[in-house]
Amino acid sequence: MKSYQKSGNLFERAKLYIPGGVNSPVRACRSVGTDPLFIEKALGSKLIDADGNEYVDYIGSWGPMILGHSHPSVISAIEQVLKRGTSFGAPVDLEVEIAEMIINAVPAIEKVRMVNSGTEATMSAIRVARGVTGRNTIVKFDGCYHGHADSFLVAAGSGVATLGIAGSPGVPEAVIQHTMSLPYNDIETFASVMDKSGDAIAAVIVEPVAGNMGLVPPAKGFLESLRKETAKHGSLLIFDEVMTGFRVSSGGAQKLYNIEPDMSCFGKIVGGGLPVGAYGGRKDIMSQVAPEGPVYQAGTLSGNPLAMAAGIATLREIGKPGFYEALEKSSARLANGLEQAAVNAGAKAVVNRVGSMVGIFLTDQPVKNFNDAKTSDLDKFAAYYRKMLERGIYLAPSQFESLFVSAAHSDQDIDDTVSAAESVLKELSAS
Ligand code: KE4
Repeated sequence: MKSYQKSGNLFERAKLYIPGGVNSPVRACRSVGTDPLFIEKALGSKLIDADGNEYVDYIGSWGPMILGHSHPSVISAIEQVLKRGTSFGAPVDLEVEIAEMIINAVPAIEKVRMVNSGTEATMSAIRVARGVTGRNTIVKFDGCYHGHADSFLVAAGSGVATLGIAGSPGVPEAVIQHTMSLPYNDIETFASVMDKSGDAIAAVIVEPVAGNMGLVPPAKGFLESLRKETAKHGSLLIFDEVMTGFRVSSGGAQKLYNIEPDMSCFGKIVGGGLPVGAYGGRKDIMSQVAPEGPVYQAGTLSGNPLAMAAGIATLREIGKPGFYEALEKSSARLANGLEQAAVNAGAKAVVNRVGSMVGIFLTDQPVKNFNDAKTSDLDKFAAYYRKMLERGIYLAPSQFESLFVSAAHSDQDIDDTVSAAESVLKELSAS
């Protein structure tokens, strides 16, 4: 039986000083009825907690760790830059290098600005879109998460085509009234809203593959419809690729689905595990960003040398021949294995996958949007999570998150995960 004593003691102390004992809510594991584990260290596909328990990790720091943890190239890149210092508040060569790498990888981006998180990236992209179009209203989709900026915290599912209802105290009505949240993958509703209000819409922002309602791929024609309607009405199409960027292909979801958005947002992988975000787009749009243009956005640690070094090292590794092919193979092994495990266990489960993003829903109907995702048995998912953890498999502590496969996950890791899932699902089916 695993001991969690040290994690438990640390959590009690943490709760005295930090809201909920964590620096980001989902880490509190409240929706799965456990206390968080405190992690001592991580290497490759494994996490080791404060009590020395080892886990196969499918959170990967919520996406950044596509190479696996403590990749030697990333560690040595950071160590090298550390000898130069940590932050200068002035431009460094590494910022130019990572900008070139992002622009070379993502044709729709002609200029890019580095920031410190995905939230900063999406928040800034929306401001630029509003500045460039002179319009205020933005469209997002139920179940998509774009970070915690006021404009995005709309009560998901707040009714089709109605202006937003604040999803959190502290978000002023004056802000949220300019946000519309529509059903994901619902082409008809989107087209009718654009017909009616398109000329007043500054931007449509979307997770081109939804990873924050569990894993929900775009329906056939959905992204194409966003592209067509925004172009028709002079609204900007923003792909929030904070999670999918450099994850589902070397050029993100826009390369995978061959759609060219007006702006793109990145985070996670592009920082290799250090705090980084980025937003970019066509020159005519990005030339509106200060100091070149009037739309203001700034950041003390934007382009931080250590973060740039980690990002550059990561992008170099994923650019090597065969990287994505190998990741595709191991990710398919996991998804197919989980599907078979559910069948063998006689359990209701749907497994969605795009590249190395995998989502399992404990439901017997297809999951194509947030409402479908909410048909999952959340109590059963919580039990599944806890039992998988006992078996040394570290999953995202919420039904509405995705699993991430890294280059460090071995066939053995994946086969162990699949057999653990089969035994847990059997246990749950029997109970
Ligand atoms: P950050 O501000 O957390 O770096 O990025 C916000 C963000 C923006 N866009 C997408 C598509 C995202 O998935 C995120 C952040 N993802 C969550 C996990 N689903 C971060 C985990 C957390 O909040 O602790």
